[in-house]
Amino acid sequence: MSSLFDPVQAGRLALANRIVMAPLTRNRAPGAIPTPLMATYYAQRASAGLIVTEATAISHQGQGYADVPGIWSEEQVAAWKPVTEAVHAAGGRIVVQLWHVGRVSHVDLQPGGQAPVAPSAITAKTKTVLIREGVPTFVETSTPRALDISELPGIVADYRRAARNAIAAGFDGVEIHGANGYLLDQFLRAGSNQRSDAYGGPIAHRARLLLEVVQAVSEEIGAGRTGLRLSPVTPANDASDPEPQPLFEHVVARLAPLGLAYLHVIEGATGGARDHQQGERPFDYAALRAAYRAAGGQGAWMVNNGLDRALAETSLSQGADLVAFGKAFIANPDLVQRLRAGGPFNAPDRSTFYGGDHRGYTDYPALAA
Ligand code: 8OZ
Repeated sequence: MSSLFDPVQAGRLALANRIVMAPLTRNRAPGAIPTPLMATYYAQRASAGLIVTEATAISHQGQGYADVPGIWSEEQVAAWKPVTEAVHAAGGRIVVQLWHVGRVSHVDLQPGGQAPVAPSAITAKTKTVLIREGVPTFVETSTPRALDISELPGIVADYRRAARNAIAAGFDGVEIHGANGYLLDQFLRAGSNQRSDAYGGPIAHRARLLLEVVQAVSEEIGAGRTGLRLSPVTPANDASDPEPQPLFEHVVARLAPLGLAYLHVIEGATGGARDHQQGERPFDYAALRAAYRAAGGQGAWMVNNGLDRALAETSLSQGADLVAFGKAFIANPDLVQRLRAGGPFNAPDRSTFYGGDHRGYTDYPALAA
């Protein structure tokens, strides 16, 4: 049986251990431009086998929150370079999480103050964050407009450009954000997708946009440095589907031949109950992995949500290859060393999760040498 601290290969990514820093939104990139402080923050955490950056918008239209970074412009690419260089200098590996929020946005964040876009014109019952007069403020998301089918190739092209930009910025690869009720997940789930064209209705139609995006990104930078995050039952951002098991088994079976570096699965409600249920039966994660393997999928299997060392080891013993930690990495830059030592662990301060300065960001102490 492999240990948390053993090296592992995920596609073309050679990782020093199985401990992954999960993507964590921190809202410290004013104007969607990464900052030098972000380089310090990520470099402090470079002993993770892999860092997945905070969700990063592929286009202005893909933006849904104040002060989250983007990767659509030359200026953003230039600003990410010091981040990837700092992580590499510290011996780490880092992929950028590619994000289009779809309907989880607000007109104030959209180009020209337009409505956000979605599979269908259904408002998400969720909130986003704007900065009003310098103060982070929660607001209801705006009512979206349904994307015309003629616009979808442009969105796929935006993912492709973002992937190309990621490599230009020095990232080791990308993770496509297919989870948590954002655009690709909105297409997957019946609760947000009521289209009657080739991108809505039956499971194979609802999965089409996600698969086109994964295909395009894989063509652009190589499937061996492309990962994908899914969250089969999360209710985050008003995501809902009455039958997640066949939906996600279809998705992973269709992904299998593409040769992705890894699949990243959030088990349960994101940041909440691991046994959260949508539909009539508890979700069977072992069956999901079996469906991927049966279809020939060889990517690393990454699991996430509320793990501690014991649960992470159980996950590895049950067939996971990688385990992702979120809040623990916020508070413990040297989480790998602390897991090895059995603690102690700093406690995260929620009041500094979203927005602010270095406090609660780069000032959590490492263990004494
Ligand atoms: C917390 C706050 C804002 C965004 C996700 C990108 O849930 C997020 C996110 C999390 O995937």
